[in-house]
Amino acid sequence: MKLAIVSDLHIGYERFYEDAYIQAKEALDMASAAADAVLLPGDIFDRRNPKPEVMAQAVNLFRDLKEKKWNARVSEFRSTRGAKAYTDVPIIAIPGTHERTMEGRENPISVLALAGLLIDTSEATSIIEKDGEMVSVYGMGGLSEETIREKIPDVPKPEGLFSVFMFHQSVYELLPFNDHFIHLEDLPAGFDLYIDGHIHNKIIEKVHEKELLIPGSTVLTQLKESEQEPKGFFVYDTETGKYEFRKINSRPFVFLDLEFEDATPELFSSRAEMEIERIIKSNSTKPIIKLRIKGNIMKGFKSIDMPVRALRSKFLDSAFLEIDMSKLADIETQESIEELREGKFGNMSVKEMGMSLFSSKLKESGMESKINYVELFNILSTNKKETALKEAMELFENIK
Ligand SMILES: [Mn+2]
Repeated sequence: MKLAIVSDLHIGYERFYEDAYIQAKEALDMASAAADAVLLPGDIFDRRNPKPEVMAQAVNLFRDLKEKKWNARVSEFRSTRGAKAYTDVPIIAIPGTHERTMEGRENPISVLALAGLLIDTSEATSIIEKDGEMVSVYGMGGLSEETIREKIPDVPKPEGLFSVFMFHQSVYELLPFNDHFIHLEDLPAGFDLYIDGHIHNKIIEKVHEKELLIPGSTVLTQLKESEQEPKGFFVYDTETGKYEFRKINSRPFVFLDLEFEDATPELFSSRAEMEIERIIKSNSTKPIIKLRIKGNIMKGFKSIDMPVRALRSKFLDSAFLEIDMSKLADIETQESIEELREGKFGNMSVKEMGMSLFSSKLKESGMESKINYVELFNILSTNKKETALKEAMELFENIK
C-alpha cells in the first residue's frame, strides 16, 4: 500500500495566503494520484479558529480530494475517546499545534471529520484496507510536552499489521534547544513507520530502528535558512519499505548572508540591490528573499541610517523581501544602549529624570507646593501597589 504523508499545509496563513492554498491543493492532488491513502500529521490550518473563507478553502480542498477514486478504504476505527469516523475514505489527519484547543473542545480538524471530509485519528486507530492488505494508523495530535508524556504509555500496542505512528511534536534530537521536548526514544516502540509534522523542513531520521519521516510544510512560513529546499511530501510503500520525496511547485525562497565592512548607506543600497536583482532575474516567479545583514557600520552612521525601507519599496512588486539587520554591529547605537542600561541621561540618572518629570506633572496640577514630592515619589516607586497607595493617602491626610 502506498501512503502519502502531507504535512503543515497552514491554509489561511496570512503572509502567503494564496501560496498556502495553491500549494496545499497541488500537494493533495499529487498525493491522491500517487498513493492509496493520505496521512496528514497536523497544521492543516494556520489557526485554531479559521475565518469562514479559510474554512471554505479547506472544505473545497478536502471535498475534491474525497471525490477522487480511492481503492483503499478505512474498514475499522477505534477511538479511546469515543470519537467516530464519518467516512471510509483514507484521508487521515490529526490536529497540530496551530489547531490545538482545550481537551474535549472541537478544533477545525475535528469539524472536517464531523463533516465526513476526513478522519481525525487523534488517540484513535484507523485500519486502512486494500486488496486484503491492512495498515493501521494511530495518531496523537499536537499536545503539550507534559500531556504527550502522560499519554504515550496508553498508546495501544501494534498488532501484527503494518503500523504507523503519526504525531505532531518537536523532538529534542531534531531541535535541541528545549529540555522539555520529547526524545526519539520516548516514542512508543513497535511501530513500522513514524511520521511527524510540526517541523517545516524535510527530515529523515530513525526511531527504534524504523523510519521517521517529516515532510515539512507545503508553504513557507518561518523563512529559516533550512527552508530553502523545495516543498513537497513523502510517498511510502509499505510492501517494499521504500519511500520518495515528491516536490511540488512552491514559491522560490533564497536566504542570503550579506557581510559588510564599514557599511555606509550607499554601499548598503548598491550591494543589496545588486544581489536582489540577481535573485529576481534567476527566478521565473516572484521570489521570497531573506537577507541577513552582517558585519559592521562605518563610524558616524547607525543601523537606522541604512535605507531598508527604500529597498523594500523599490522591490515591492518583484520580490517578497525580508531584511534582518540584527547581526549588523552598530557601535554608536550599542553605546547609546549601554548608556541607557547604566541609567545615564546626560548627567541625570533614571531616578532623577523620573522625579523631575513627576515634579513638573505635580506643578501642572497645582499640587506641588503642598506636597513633598521627593517623599511621595519614593513612596510610589519603592512599595507594592497596596502599601504605596496607603502610605500616599497618609501623606495627603497630613497635608490637610
Ligand atoms: Mn506547522
